[in-house]
Amino acid sequence: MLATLDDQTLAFRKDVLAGLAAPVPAIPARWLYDRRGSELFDDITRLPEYYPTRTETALLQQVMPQVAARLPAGAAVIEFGAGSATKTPILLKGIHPAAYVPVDISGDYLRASAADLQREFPNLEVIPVVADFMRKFDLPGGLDGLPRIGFFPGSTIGNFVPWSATNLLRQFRDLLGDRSKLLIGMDRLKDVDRLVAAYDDPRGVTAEFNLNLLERINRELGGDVPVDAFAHDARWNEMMSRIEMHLVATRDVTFEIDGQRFDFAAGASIHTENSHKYGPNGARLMLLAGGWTPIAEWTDRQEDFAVILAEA
Ligand code: AVJ
Repeated sequence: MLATLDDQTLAFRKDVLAGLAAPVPAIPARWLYDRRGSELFDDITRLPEYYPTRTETALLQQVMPQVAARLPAGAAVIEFGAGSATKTPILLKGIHPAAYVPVDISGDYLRASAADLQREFPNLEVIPVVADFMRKFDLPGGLDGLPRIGFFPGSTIGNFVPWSATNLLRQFRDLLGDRSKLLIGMDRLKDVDRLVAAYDDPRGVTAEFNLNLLERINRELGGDVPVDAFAHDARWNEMMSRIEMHLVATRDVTFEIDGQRFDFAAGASIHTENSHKYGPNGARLMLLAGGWTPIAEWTDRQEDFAVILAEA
């Protein structure tokens, strides 16, 4: 038996046991990001096929003067997810905020990245907040009177189905308040072959990222999932405008997790991630439905990725 599991592991176990027993087996994508998963995602962002990260980074770099012209100086920037070492400095250098508040559920990763940023920006007030941004949480004290700017890059919004995405956007609005701004990255609809290639690279890094979820189940929950009996599958769902990642059983398998038995027939799948893609109108409508009015939008020349500024 498993002794004294921390809250995170308990939540992981709950989601895994319920998700695998569901009529359509699925595990929430957030569990892909343990330490190993975050390393593998980092590797993904450097793959030639995975265009979003480098496209968004170059775009932010290029349009930051225009973004900054529409944002107040001396603001508080609240980033949902720990800041990336490349994207966050572009914004901080561009708009010179008074405070930077990265919010992330992974305390270790958050503190490390906050410390790096504090070294790079010694005069900036860096206040990391360990919280699940999907749930209600309070902003730290000391931000009173500062205009608030939310930052949600990476098309992370795309990992949420529209119902959850709009709930999340409304929650951001409630947290940040009237007259706040939100700078958000959203991946665009494009040629299906390019979309699938971005999530099914020939080197198999994305496959390893996906399969790490099963390794994590074995590591943290004491499961005996035969990882070699599952294959990575990335498919385009036209009706839902999204790439889906699945783990598909390549033969009939039986395994146990925490005393609970699961049977998967050959061909049965576990849905592990959605990555929604948006046309220009769909992106704006998503923001509007979540309580945010788009006020400016920038894309790269190929229109592969959009950065949208919206106001509460
Ligand atoms: C976390 C939203 C940046 O959906 O593109 C990359 C995660 N999954 N390859 C995305 C991911 C597989 C990624 N984001």
